[in-house]
Amino acid sequence: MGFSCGLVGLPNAGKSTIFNALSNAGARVEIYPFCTIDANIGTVSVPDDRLERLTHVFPDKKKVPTHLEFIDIAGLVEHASDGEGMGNQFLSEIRAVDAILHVVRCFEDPNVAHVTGSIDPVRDIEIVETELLLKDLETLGRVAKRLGQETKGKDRSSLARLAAWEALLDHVSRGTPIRSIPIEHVIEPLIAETAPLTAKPCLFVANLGDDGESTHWAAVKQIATEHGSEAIPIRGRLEAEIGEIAGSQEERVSYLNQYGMKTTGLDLLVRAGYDLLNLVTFFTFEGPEVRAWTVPAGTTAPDAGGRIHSDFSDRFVLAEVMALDDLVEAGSEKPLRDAGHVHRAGHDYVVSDGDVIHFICA
Ligand SMILES: Nc1nc2c(ncn2[C@@H]2O[C@H](COP(=O)(O)OP(=O)(O)OP(=O)(O)O)[C@@H](O)[C@H]2O)c(=O)[nH]1
Ligand SMILES: [Mg+2]
Repeated sequence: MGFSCGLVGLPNAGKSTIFNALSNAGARVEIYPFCTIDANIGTVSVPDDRLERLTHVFPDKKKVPTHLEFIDIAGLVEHASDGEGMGNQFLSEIRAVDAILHVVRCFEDPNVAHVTGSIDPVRDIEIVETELLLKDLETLGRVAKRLGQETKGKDRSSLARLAAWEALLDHVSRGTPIRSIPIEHVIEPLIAETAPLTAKPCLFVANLGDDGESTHWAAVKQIATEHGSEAIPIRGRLEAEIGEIAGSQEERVSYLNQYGMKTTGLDLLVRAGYDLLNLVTFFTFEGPEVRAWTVPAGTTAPDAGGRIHSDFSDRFVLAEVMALDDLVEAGSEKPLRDAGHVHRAGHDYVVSDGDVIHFICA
């Protein structure tokens, strides 16, 4: 499993441009707002040099990276939660993603219209967040009403659930995104079921423009810090154009270097995204493939195996775990086995980032 990231923001912020830069998918980009109507979806291999190192140990196996899905969603505007602009259509698309990439326009360009007339990332971020909060308020309010009806004269646990939900609703009505509110245990399943928009982790992506110099960058970074999140600087159009002309990843990096950039926006996003979502990568070398997999931190060995095949979870016996660095250094499995450096892990073993795992099932 990879994870899915929805690009969210005002029209003409450069969402489709950045989507193209990340995925090379060739989505339509225009100087007028609301260019994107139906969401564009692109799947991108996650660059990971550990997988490269592992292929030296298994030179005959095919290398399969883990994946990341990007969804380029229609721009939203003030009152979108009431149906304005592209209206509510975007909401179900945002509801389906694991994380939000909030694209903020920081570039000045008189040829590209701005829906609210001026470049002001602080105001723009507030517009988008307010719409998401308003939508959550509506969703949470509906659930509160339902819980109220169900709870009449009911047991203590239902009352506790209703009280926790109403407390949450109160925070949201005062403008706090759900991701910043500690969630009480009793309402965790309800949160998972309703998937509120502001509960999703959010990274800010500042579209800085062609020269990468924007006086607005500091403001976006500060807002991200206040949100307990991160801001990623991207030169949207430049990276998209480089993506179109570069034939290979090496060529892409060489172009980026010429413009004073060390790495691609994708690399920056993947790193920040894994941290934010608390994800870890493990590796397998089953059959003809050496392969990377992504799971949330805290996943146990049988659950991790279940991502590969249900047998690895249902008929799990044990997992043989090696540290990737040890395996690469040893050059093959055998010396590690001989030295007793293959850990035999049971049902409760929690997968660590960089584990190389061989699942054994009944
Ligand atoms: N100068 C400059 N223009 C950019 C940059 N990034 C995007 N643009 C331009 O801004 C315009 C809008 O870009 P899009 O990527 O279509 O914006 P969007 O956010 O997807 O817009 P909607 O689909 O309408 O919501 C296009 O003309 C892009 O070429 C940039 O870094 N610099
Ligand atoms: Mg677009």
